[in-house]
Amino acid sequence: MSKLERTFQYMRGETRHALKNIAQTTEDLTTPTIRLGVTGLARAGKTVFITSLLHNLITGGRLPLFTPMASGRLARAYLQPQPDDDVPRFDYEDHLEQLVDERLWPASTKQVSQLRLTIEYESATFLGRNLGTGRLHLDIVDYPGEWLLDLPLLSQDFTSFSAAAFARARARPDLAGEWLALLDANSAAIAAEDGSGGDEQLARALAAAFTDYLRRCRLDDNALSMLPPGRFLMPGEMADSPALTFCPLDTAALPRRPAPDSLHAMMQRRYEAYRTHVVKPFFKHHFAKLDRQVVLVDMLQALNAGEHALDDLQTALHEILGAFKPGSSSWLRFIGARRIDKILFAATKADHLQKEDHDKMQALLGTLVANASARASRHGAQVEAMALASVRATRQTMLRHDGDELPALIGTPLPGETLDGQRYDGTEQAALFPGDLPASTDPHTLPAAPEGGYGVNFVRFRPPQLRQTAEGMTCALPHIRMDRALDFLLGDKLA
Ligand SMILES: Nc1nc2c(ncn2[C@@H]2O[C@H](COP(=O)(O)OP(=O)(O)O)[C@@H](O)[C@H]2O)c(=O)[nH]1
Ligand SMILES: [Mg+2]
Repeated sequence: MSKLERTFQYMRGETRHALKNIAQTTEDLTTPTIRLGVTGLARAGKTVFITSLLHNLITGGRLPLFTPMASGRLARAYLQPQPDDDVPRFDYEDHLEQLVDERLWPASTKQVSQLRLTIEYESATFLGRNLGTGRLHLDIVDYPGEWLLDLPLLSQDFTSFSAAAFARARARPDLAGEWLALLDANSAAIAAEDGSGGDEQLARALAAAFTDYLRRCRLDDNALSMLPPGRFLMPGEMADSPALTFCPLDTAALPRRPAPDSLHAMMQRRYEAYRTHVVKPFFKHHFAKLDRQVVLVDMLQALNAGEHALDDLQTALHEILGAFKPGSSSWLRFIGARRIDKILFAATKADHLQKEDHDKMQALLGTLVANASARASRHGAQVEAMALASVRATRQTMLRHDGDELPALIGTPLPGETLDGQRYDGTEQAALFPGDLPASTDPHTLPAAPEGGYGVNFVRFRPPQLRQTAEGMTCALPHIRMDRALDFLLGDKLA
């Protein structure tokens, strides 16, 4: 074990010890709590974002634009026991160990998870200061963005769900063809009223073909179109459950009241089970309790995927925002959902771009959510768009290229990444010219994307080697603009 590794291990041991002591302090119930949802599609960067946010708050990272920190009013931040026993805990220690000790990105997670951080601060106001140290519980809830797509299902029965799904599928025979053909080939069994079609084999085959179609929508260049049911692509703990073994049917061609043993009846039953046992509990127990929300967006992926991907991303963001619009679903109103008063859209992984392009990416995201945020602000919610990197894996430098000085990024490519024909093993550093983002901030006036997207040079880097202070302390995870994000999300609650 190297000296550095020992230092890390020592330090982590210390943190664990401190955590234990703090966990034993008694809990007072009057401390205000703010529940922050962190969402985004798979691989958008939720786990890395939350880990870096916690690490920077707990260890007092470089956060010059986070007002309470900059003005020296942040006393300390520490983890608390998980408040809800029935929700998995966000595994902060494991994720941090991966990032810092092994310099690997944390393993992907497919579940909802939660963690409580308590922040102690000195109030900025005279009155607040005289009330003593302020305390705020920050409950962070990490959940897959895919699950938000299910909100419309709350008000759709099987027939209207099927009608909507068929309208979309018929418009894309290139993606939905195999599923539609399988339905056609089995139309007699599907329509059979004697129970001969209601067998599990057929249900599974149809559900699998439908899931394939949804997956193709995701992987296609028209990448980000987001179609329900959300758990088909992100099943969480539900994988292979019968509640996920259904698909829409062409109900216009079927009797209004399905015979009890028919495939039609089976699909309808399972759809209802999905709504009751999967969709409603998620919205009721997690979503409805959120106060604020971060939506992470992988803009680089969309820029690289080319022309339609930005359009699709815009549609997807619009749909996501629909879920946050107060009163958007009478069912949410019925269960007394809180009003979300701040929503941050954050384009992640900005460390793959040169500094000059961070503002461009931010402006582009701002345009994508402009309509939706105008609507949200009419309902009293504040919406902001930012470009950030939760963990900065690169540093910027200038390199000579064909007689010009050009901005370049230096980092350690992940093992197996190739750049200019060279394959990297995860130990060497490499410099690359990231390419320029298009100057326009309006996706509709962007120049046509060349084959392979806008040419953002995208190599995956390892997480950075953390620096040590002169006293031998390990610095917090480096980031780009996390402090601005924190100021928007929490600044007013720590005033
Ligand atoms: N360079 C860089 N890569 C990131 C950053 N955040 C996420 N990533 C990459 O994106 C992947 C997915 O991130 P993760 O947080 O697991 O996504 P999740 O599925 O939304 O939780 C990681 O494995 C990293 O490769 C970042 O701030 N900088
Ligand atoms: Mg995750």
